[in-house]
Amino acid sequence: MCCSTLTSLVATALADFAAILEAAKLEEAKARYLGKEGSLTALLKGLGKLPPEERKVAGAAINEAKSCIETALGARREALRFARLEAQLAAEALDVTLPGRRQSGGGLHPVTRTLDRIEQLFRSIGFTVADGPEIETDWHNFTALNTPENHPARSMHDTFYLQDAPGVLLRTHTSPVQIRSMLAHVEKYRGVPLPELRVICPGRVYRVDSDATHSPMFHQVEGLWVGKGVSFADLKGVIADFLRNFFESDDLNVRFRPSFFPFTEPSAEIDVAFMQGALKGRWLEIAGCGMVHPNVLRSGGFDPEQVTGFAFGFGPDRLTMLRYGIHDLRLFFENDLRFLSQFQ
Ligand code: 2U9
Repeated sequence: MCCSTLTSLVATALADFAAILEAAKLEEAKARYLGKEGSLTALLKGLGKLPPEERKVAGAAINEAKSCIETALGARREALRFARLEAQLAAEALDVTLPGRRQSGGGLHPVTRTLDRIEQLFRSIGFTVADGPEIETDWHNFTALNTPENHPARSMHDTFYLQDAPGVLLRTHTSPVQIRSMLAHVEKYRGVPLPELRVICPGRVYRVDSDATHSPMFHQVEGLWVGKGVSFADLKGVIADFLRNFFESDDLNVRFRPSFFPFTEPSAEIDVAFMQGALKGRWLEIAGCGMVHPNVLRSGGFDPEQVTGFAFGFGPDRLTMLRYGIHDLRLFFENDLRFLSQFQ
């Protein structure tokens, strides 16, 4: 066997290995050279046929070629293993510097914030907070509140009625909760001297109305204080004090303008004027109020000869718009996070 045969066999094997990209194919190539039927194995088998003096030299040369091929095979195996690992690492790459997926904390709706604030302020001066049904009888919503049969507020254009339940409607104000609170209060203290009743009623109310400043569902907070000698002066003090606390400003003018509501007599609209800011000096209508009408006191089980009371009603949606400078009421009810997340 000549030396150049071995040299070219080794060169072919090395070139073969270098061109292979898969581990399985490399093992097939190994078999072609070093396997039972491999070309190098064939050379080794042929050694026996050589004369003894050539056998030693040829044997040494073949073994050297064999170890050369084995080394190249080992190196290629390692290179393929490394390349496979690299590819796997690249495919499963994880950027540990990416920010994690955040769980948004959420936040309170701006009107809920206002309601919480109103409740907190009135609790601090001895009011309790009462809740009641949103589906009401027309007695609790209108009749008990001195609102006659022919009053426009009772018309189909202004109030949502339940189709299959005569005399049942979506409450148009939270006043029926005050009626229920009065009746429960009188019942609770039957036979003992009647303590004062101080209550506010926050909640959703419904009217047939929809534009930039009216929504068919909106919020109200109404308040009631009934007791011996409760006067309009008390009403003015409570309201002015509340408004200055709510808007966190003593630079606030409050005025009471005569008005009319069936459930109060006398009645007044409450206006405020800020002494600073964008709305400076403009009178803004903010609430209504009055002394509870004797008929309404009677509906609630009180004796108008014994006690007097004042009542008031705020629109917390409007209070929120003023506090945060919001111009379209519909933003409150569209659930757009671009708007709501500003209040978190
Ligand atoms: C009882 C007796 C009297 C509640 C009152 C108003 C005046 C009033 C408005 C404010 C904004 C409605 O949502 S709004 O448009 N409310 O002007 N509310 S007096 O009077 C009552 C309530 C209950 C038993």
